[in-house]
Amino acid sequence: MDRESINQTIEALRNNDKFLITAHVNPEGDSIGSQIAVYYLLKSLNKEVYIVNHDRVPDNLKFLAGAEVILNEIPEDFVPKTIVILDCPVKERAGSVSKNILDCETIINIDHHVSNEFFGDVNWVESGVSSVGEMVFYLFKEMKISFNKEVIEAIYTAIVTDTGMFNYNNTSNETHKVTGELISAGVNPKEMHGKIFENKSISDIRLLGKALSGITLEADGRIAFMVLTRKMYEEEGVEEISTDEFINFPRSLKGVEIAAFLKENSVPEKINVSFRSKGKVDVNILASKFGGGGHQQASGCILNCVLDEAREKILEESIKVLEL
Ligand SMILES: [Mn+2]
Repeated sequence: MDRESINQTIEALRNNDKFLITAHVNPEGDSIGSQIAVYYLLKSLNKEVYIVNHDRVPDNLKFLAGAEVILNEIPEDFVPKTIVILDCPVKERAGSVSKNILDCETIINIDHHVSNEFFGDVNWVESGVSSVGEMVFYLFKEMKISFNKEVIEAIYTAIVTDTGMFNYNNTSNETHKVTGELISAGVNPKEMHGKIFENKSISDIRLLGKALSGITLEADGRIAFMVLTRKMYEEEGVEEISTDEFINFPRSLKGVEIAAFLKENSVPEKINVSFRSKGKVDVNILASKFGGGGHQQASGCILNCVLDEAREKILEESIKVLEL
């Protein structure tokens, strides 16, 4: 753990005020969970603080206490001076909120992406740590701030989602120790699992079914493609759902080394792409070829073209990465 950066972060949190907390577009468990935890941390220091994200909170995370304070626009009468950016490797990934970043006097960048660009005044980046939620847990410990129920559940959510339920290789001894402490403090894992993962609508499952039946294999079964088109959404009569878990299915296929999940955005000629690997192939390299990034085993990017063209480009680069 980078001691110097933790100390700088703590100092910056204590000595500044008028905080804006943000995270990457399409926020998931780690972004939302760590935002809520930092929100309560700053509240306990009597700071003025708002959480503002480009996108809405996904339905399966709305149960978290604190999710209701997350806004999509900065309140009119609030001028932020300090921004805390969580789980966001490049500042542009904060979407519409990124324009406010440069106006702030102090940028505090807390992240665990290997591709982080150190764009902050303070940069605390730990690529070996499971989640930003786990990092925020250490902040509470270091600052000797007590955990309330909202915080422990938010941090638990961050960890359990970003480790794929403790399945990914970012899961460490330390991760389990932290989780153990959270359980001791009152988190109920079974209850949390039910709320996060077993709260789906019939449309969620039917859309998954459509995506599953269209999985294709390339490069002798080493690359799996899964797509979700706007037409599939329209057939189900839904606007947007959480599809975070979809990619686990193509990834779980025997022999697959790269799983790619291509999702048509509601904006035409824009494809949201997620990559997963089983560890051998570095999909952070793959995503970075398209201006994205992430982790070795999990990454993403956006392509500005139609679906077929995106598929072609991704296949071409994936084959190159397999040959590395
Ligand atoms: Mn994360």
